[in-house]
Amino acid sequence: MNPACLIVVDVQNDFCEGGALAVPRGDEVVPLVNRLAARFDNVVLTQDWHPRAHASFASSHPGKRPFETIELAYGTQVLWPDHCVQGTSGAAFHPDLDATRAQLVIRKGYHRDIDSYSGFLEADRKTATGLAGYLGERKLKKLYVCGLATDFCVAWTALDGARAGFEVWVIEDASRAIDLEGSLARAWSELSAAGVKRTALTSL
Ligand code: VGL
Ligand code: ZN
Repeated sequence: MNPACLIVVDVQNDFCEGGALAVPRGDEVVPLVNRLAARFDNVVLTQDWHPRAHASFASSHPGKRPFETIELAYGTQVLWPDHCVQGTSGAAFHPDLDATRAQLVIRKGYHRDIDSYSGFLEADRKTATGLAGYLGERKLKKLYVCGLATDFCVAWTALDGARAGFEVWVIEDASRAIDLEGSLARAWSELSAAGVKRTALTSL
């Protein structure tokens, strides 16, 4: 039994080609993620799952446009186009994602006033999703994180995993970035400072 868990972050239509917040070449991760999922005994998916008029949507803040920032109760928030609205096709997983081996789907960002890039802790840094408890009960100590987007939800999930005491790798070639004003380089330096390792599908 492989004591590691693959965490597949937000491989959803809105982050893929034609989606509301399309990550450049986001679709390319799908066949790689499918190959990875076949090799792990434990697979968890995260799913960005916002209510309408979510606080992270620029449309919720008169006069604001996507990719500007705003100060919310918990700090600075990047404003996004409306995306991954609960129950819409944009929020669904990419149709070619093979989710058959996933045992758990963690939905995040479902509180109207709190965003959640991380699969562990929401942006207020207090509200837990329950993922750390699940992994702890399953005695899974090694996490391999991939998906969309490298510099937001993948990075935050990996960082919180490392902070919670897991040994964490980011699978670089099975992830794609938004890269907003240097966010990708910043994410990699924070990841390496936190002890998160960088790997590729080909070297696993
Ligand atoms: C994400 C921005 C907003 C992500 C989610 O999955 O990386 N990015 N919501
Ligand atoms: Zn989101």
